[in-house]
Amino acid sequence: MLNEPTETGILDMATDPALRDVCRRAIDGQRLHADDGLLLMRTPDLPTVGRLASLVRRRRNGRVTWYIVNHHINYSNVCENRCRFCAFHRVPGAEGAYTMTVDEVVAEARALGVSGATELHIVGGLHPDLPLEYYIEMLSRLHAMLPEVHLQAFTAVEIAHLADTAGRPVRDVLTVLRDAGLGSLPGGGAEVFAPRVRQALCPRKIPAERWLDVMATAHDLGIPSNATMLYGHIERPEEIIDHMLRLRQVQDRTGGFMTFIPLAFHPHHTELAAAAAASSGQPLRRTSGTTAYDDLRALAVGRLMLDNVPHVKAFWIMLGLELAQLSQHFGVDDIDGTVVQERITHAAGAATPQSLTVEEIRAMILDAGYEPQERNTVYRRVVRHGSMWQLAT
Ligand code: V47
Repeated sequence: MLNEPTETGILDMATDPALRDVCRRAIDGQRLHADDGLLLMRTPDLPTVGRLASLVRRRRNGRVTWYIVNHHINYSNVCENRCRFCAFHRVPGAEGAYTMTVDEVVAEARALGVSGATELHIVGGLHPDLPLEYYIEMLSRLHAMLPEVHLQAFTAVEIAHLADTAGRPVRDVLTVLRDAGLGSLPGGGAEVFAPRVRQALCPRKIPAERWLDVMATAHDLGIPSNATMLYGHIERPEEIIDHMLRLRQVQDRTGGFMTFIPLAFHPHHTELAAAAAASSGQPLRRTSGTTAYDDLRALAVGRLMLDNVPHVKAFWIMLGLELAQLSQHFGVDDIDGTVVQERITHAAGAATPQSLTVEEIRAMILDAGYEPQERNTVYRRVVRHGSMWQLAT
């Protein structure tokens, strides 16, 4: 068992005196405010930020680090939004554009019978022509074939797009999708909420208010969700904190966000990186991608500011295996899953593998001094007997 620093130990070890008040408030379990968040974002004393986040993580989740046996399906890369940070999307008809039929999605999912996944994570682009019926049929057929597998599907941005193309309110669309088998929404499409950043990175994407409204409506209908934040491009520390506080505000009302997932920007093959190389447009903070300090800080500050969100996830695909492992000492209590076939980050140059085995994930957790625990999507414990699994009672 690791000896973690005591509350007074954290204060004694802090090398940045400006952090002392924030430390005291976090240790006392008080809510942190925007100014505190800015100090945490700016201090070079990242070890203290990590120790504080680790303390909060232990109070909430003990020594457990969760993982999930899951499978990603990206049904289409055709997208009208054309976000400048995204190397995955293609405009309709472009070379490399693809859209799976429902039969193909179902065939890909059929392989799950063998791998024993508890979750299917399904995300695509904003396709101009796919009707709502395509999505309903996809979910109903997957749910009929794999009733015990949780379907986490379609970001808030896709849901808003489906509602707009079908000419129906978001609440109706979410209701029919839920009735077809939708279990929860992934956290994608949040990016950074600040209008300045959205205007520069993804001017066609729905504004923050609509993203948050789709999520709040989902929560109201009993559909929980995750929340992401894409960092490491042109954002400023105050915009990161604003993003977290907007999520916290909605969460105070709905309680529906399960997990906060900071996503590290991968620049390769993106329009944003090309514009930076040509010295046009907004300058990227770093053209080579995020540093370990950026990554660990986003996770730790997320853990500290989002005091009402139960979990913080390090998506190892984007973060890399080494940092994902280390991040358990910076507030992270979830390192996602076995994944299988991730396309979005790999299109943007991720060097991580396409999947991990359960043994590899468990070793990453155990070697860092934590207790691996398999979960389902909504954080119920999963118990395995050979290739069979069930939820713990
Ligand atoms: O919204 C796109 C991001 C997101 C790049 O809910 C990029 O459990 C880095 O949201 N570099 C989609 N990131 C993926 C996503 C997600 C992933 C894992 C788990 C969950 C969850 C959600 O990927 C997009 C965008 O923010 N993204 N391009 C890029 N070049």
